[in-house]
Amino acid sequence: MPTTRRPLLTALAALPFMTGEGQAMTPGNETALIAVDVQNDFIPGGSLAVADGAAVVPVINRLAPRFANVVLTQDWHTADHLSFASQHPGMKPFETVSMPYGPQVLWPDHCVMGTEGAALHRDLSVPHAQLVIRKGYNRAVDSYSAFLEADRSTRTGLDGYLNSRGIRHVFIAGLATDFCVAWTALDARRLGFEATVIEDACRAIDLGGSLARAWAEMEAAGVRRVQSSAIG
Ligand code: VGL
Ligand code: ZN
Repeated sequence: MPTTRRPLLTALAALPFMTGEGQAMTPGNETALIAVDVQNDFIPGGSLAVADGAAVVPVINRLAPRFANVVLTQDWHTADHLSFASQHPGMKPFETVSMPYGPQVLWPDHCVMGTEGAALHRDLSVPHAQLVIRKGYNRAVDSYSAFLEADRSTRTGLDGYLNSRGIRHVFIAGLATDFCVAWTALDARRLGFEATVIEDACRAIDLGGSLARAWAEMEAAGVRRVQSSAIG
């Protein structure tokens, strides 16, 4: 199979992420890379550190130039956000409470808007990224997904942005695989996009089996799972 780009419909009908046996794909204009929450608080040294979280940075830096469209996300909470255990007397981080929209894991305070912990990792180098989505800024509603808040109805506008630019397939990288990456991938599918998670460009929190559950849900929803070596 030739490595040249094929017409859009042919590419979608065939194998969207490989151009041939063992050959890496070249992402087309109908694709976007979403780099999720590569923020200091999710990196070792931060308040909600994901094990080995910094390892995603060089992988994303290498992949991003291959994508014409790159979207970054930032978890962006009020200082008194209700996803913080500190707002629930007697509760500790990583315990679960019931919120009007469903169960909510309580987290250490993290990614408070405007703080250094909420800043993108200083080594993340994606100067051509065109959109930054900030999410989770409603005190009473968490937002793991880059598309929909945890009430499952308030949209961030990302689907409209992607649709209006003709983007049909999102590739997702970043932190954390089993929370913000997985919820973003699942919502991408619900909203009609092709979705591929780049596994080695992500790291997980893995709380009580959450990583295995997330992969099972993503697989059932038709989210593809690839390694960064499959991309350009
Ligand atoms: C995240 C927990 C709380 C994430 C954000 O980015 O995966 N996880 N807030
Ligand atoms: Zn958060």
